Amino acid sequence: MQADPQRYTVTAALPYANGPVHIGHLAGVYLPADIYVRYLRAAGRDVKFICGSDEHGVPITIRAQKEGVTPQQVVDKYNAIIRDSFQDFGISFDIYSRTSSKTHAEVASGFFRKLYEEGKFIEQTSQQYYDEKADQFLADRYIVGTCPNCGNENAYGDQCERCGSSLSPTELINPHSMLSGNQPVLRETKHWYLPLDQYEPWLREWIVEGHKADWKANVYGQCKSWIDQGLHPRAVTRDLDWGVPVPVEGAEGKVLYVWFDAPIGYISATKELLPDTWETYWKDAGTKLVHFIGKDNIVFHCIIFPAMLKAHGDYILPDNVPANEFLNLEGDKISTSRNWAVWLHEYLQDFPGKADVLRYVLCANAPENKDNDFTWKDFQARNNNELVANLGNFVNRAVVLTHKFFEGKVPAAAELQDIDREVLAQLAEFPQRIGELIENYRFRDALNELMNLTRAGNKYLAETEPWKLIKTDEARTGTVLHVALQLAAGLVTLLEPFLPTAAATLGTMLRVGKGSWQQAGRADALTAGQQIGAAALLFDKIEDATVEAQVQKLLDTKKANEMANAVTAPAKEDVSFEQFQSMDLRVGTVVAAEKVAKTKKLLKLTVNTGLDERTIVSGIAEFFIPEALVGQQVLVLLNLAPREIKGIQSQGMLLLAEDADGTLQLMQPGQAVKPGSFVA
Ligand code: B3M
Ligand code: ZN
Repeated sequence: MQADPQRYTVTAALPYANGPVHIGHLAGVYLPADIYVRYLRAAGRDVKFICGSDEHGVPITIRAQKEGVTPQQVVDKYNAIIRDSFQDFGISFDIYSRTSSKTHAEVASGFFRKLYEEGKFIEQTSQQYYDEKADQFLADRYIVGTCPNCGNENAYGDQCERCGSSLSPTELINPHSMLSGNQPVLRETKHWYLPLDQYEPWLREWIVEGHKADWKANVYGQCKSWIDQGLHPRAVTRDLDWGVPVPVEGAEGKVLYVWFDAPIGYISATKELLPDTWETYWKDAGTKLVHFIGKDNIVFHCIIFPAMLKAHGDYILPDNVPANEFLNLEGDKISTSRNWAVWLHEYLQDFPGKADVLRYVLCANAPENKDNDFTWKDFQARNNNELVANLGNFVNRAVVLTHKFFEGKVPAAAELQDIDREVLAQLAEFPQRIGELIENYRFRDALNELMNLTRAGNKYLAETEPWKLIKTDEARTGTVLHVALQLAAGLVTLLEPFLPTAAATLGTMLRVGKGSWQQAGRADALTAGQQIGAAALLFDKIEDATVEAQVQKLLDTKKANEMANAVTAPAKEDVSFEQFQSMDLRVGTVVAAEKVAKTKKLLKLTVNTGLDERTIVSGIAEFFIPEALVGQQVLVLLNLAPREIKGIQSQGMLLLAEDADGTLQLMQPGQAVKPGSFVA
C-alpha cells in the first residue's frame, strides 16, 4: 500500500449507458468511492474523482435493437439519466464524461497504436459466425441457440441464463442470428490479441506476492485463481460497427473491444478535466490510483487493464481495487431484465429530499465482504431508529434547548467535569479513527463509529439532563449545551462524506462551515455568545404505509414477471362433437352465496338455473365476497354428476377463467340472459 501519496486518482466503474442505475450500483461502487473522495478532500489531499458513461460495446447495440432506435440515441438517453441520478445522490465526481467523446477516441486509438507499433499484440485469424443476410459478424450475444448442457432453446453465444454455464457460440446447437433469424455461417476474421500469458509472471509477482496483504480478500482471491488457472491471449478488437475504430490498416469494420477502450476512458476523462496536468495523475509515481468497481469487473481491472498499462509503459498501476460483492433486493438477485431493482431516479420520486437516507442505509448495509440484502423493512428501521432517534435526536435536542434556554446563543463553558471531558475526549479520537477505517475501505465500520459518536452525545444529554438542570443550575446547563453543540459542530465535518445534505443542513443550523478533517475533533468550532440558526429536522419518520407501498410495487413486479413468463398449457386431445354436446352448459343466476365454514377456498352458492334452484360448491372464496356474487350471472355445467363436498351436495360446476397467476374470474354472458339459456 502506498503510504503517503502526493495525490490520488480515484475512479468509479463506468456504467454502461444502456439502462438507469439502481441501488446495487450505488452500494457497490459509487457510494463507497464518494465517501472515500469526500473524506480525502476534507483531509486536504489532492484528489481527482473520475467517472463517465461506458457507451460502446454490444450491451448498447442490443438495447438499441430492442428499443428500435440507434445506439447513439440509447447512450444519449441513458447517459443523461445516469448522470442526473449520480448528481441527485451527491456523488461528487470531478468529471462525469462519456466514452463517445472525441478526446476518448483519440486517447484510446493512441493507446492501441502505440502497443501495435511496438509489437505488443499478436495477430490471429479465427472462424467466427457471420450473418450473411445482415452482412456482418455476430457478437456472442447476437447468437441464440440451444444450450448443450440444459436444452434451453434461448441460450446466448456466451452464456446460458437458465443453467448459468458459460458457452462459446460454436457450442450452441442450432444457432441462429438475433438480427435476421438466419442460421449463421463460419467465416474467417483477423483480430489483435493482448498476450496475457506473457504478463503472467509479472502479474503473479505484482498481485499474488505484492498485494496479498492490502487487497480485499475477495479481490485477491479472484485474481489469484485466474492467474493460477493460466492466462491466455485475449482479443482486444471486435467485428462491430459501434465503438472506437481500430486505428490500423486492414481493420475496416473492426472496433476496439469495449473492455479495451472503457478503462482507457478513465484516462481520457482525466485529460478532459485537466488538459494540461492530467499526466501527473496517471504517470507520476507519487499518485495513488484506486479503482472502485463491482465484483463482476475484477478481472478487467486487476489483470487485463494493468497488463495494458504495463504494456504501454508510461502509466502507474492501481494501488488498490476495492471491489464489493453484490447487493440483493428482498432476497432476490437484482435484475434489470426482470425489473427487480430500486431505480435511483424512481426512489427520488417516491422519497423526495431523502437521498441521504438511502446513502445511509446502503453504507450501513454495504456488501463489503459478502453479498447483502436490501429490504424496505430494514430501510425503515434504520431511518427511524438510527437516523431519527439517534443522530437527528441528538442534534435536535442540543439546538432546541439552546434556543429555549439561551436565546439561541452558544452558552459559555464553565469549569468542565469528568463527564464533559470524557465525551470531548471521545470526539477528539474520532477523526483519526474514522479516517483510518475509510482509508482501509471499511466504510460500514466507519459509519458505525460515527453513529457511536452521536450515541455518546445522546448518552451525555440523557445523563446530564439539561432540561431539568436548568431549574437549579443555569451555568452548568450552559456548559452541558456548550459541549453538546461542539460535538454537533464536529459532526458537520465528520458526517459530510456519508451524508452530505444532512451535514450541510446541520452546518446551516449551527452556522459553521465544514472544516478540515484533522480539526473536527477539537471542539472549538463554536465560540461562546455566537448565535446559531433555527432548529430544522435532519430526518423524519418513515411510516409503515410508505414502505408497504414499496413492497407492493415489488410484488406487482414479481407478478408481472410471472405472468410474462407463464407458459400456455399444451392443447388437450380432440373430443367429438357428440361428447361436447353431451354437456349441459347453461346460464344461471346466483341467488345466494355464503362461505363454507372451516374452509379457505369454498363458497356455497344457490343458483337459479331456469329449471330449479340448486346448490353448487365452488373453490372461489379467495377471489369473491359472497354478497357481491348475488345477482351475478354465471355459466354452469348442469349435468356434472352430483358430488359431496364438505358434507354439502354440489349439483353442477361453475365455469371460470383461470389467469396465469391462478386468479379466478367468473365466465359471464356479455349481457343478461334468461336463466336456463344454453351455452353452445
Ligand atoms: N461498463 C461494466 C459494468 O457497468 C462496465 C464497466 C466499465 S469500467 C471501465 O458493470
Ligand atoms: Zn443451459
